[in-house]
Amino acid sequence: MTKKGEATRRVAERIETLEREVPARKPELLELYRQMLVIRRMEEAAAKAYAQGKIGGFLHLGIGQESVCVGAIAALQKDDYVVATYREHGHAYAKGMSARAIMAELYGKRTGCSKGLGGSMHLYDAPNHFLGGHGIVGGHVPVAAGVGFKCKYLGEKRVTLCFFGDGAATIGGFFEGIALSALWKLPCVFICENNLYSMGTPLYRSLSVEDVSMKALAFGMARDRFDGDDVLRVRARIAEAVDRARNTGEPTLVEVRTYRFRGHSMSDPGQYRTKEEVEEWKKRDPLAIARKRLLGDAGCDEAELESLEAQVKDEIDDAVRFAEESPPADEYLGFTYKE
Ligand SMILES: Cc1ncc(C[n+]2csc(CCOP(=O)(O)OP(=O)(O)O)c2C)c(N)n1
Ligand SMILES: [Mg+2]
Repeated sequence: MTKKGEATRRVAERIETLEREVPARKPELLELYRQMLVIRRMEEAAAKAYAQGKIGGFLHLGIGQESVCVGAIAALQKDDYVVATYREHGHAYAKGMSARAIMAELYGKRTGCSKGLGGSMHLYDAPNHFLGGHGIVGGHVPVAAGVGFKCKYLGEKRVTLCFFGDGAATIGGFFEGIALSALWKLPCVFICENNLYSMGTPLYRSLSVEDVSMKALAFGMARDRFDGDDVLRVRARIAEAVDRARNTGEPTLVEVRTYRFRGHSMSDPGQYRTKEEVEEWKKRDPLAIARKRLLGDAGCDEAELESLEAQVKDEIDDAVRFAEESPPADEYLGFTYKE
């Protein structure tokens, strides 16, 4: 078997044994589907603008992974915190940021959430308790532990979700963050969005134990692990960890298996994996699964979904127009940023 073939075989494995079916209720699933669709269309629009040279710097898309951020954040209360990586457009939207503020930030405009100076990797929104957007792999895990410490210290019943990739599970900061959280019982949920690659490196070449959730055992921390393609499953399982954090103060390490359909960033042609592998994973597209469930056990009809999809299109068209028409960041701060 070729190296790529071996990667394909390994990454296609499902976590069957831990699956549980979650019943679909129409209003809830419709809202989760709407959010996932906004995120998908927003990132497609961003990719187009990037290709046209309207967005500069790095741009990491989460297309294919939307169910993880949407499902997980749906398990939170409004004043809970989220700390995320550089692949965080979806997390920011799910936490309450507008498509306008995100798109304007990607365009480097002063109306962006970070006044156009952060760009794609540094979305930030204090009023919505979205604490980044971090570019250093694993470096934000101790930051999340710090937020958890603050909540515990002040006696707040607030939970912090920390998202990171499989690549972070090999990094020192990750271990520091989860070790202290377990020791001090900090109300955090650490969510590994395991998309099976860190840049071009497949999981089995970076981790001797591919089950990331097992790392919790070394710290006496609760753990969970499941496939992320069904947004309802993500929400239900993360809700268990969130309840644990809120009610007992105990952290959890959760591994969610997912897949990015595009390259690591816009400059990645993705030659380390086969077309067949990507096509296989597209059969588990979380949006298609949610849509099918809406039309099935949730009892939606096609016309309802088409009207929702038209609303989403308007929201994204509006966000792109807003970003294009907004003034650039450099005028705002009185200096010019040049690459
Ligand atoms: C400490 C550190 N090392 C290396 C990099 C370069 N880098 C950026 S993204 C990335 C891959 C991370 O993969 P993963 O954690 O699985 O997240 P994914 O991109 O798959 O979402 C690397 C190595 C970095 N940003 N920070
Ligand atoms: Mg990864």
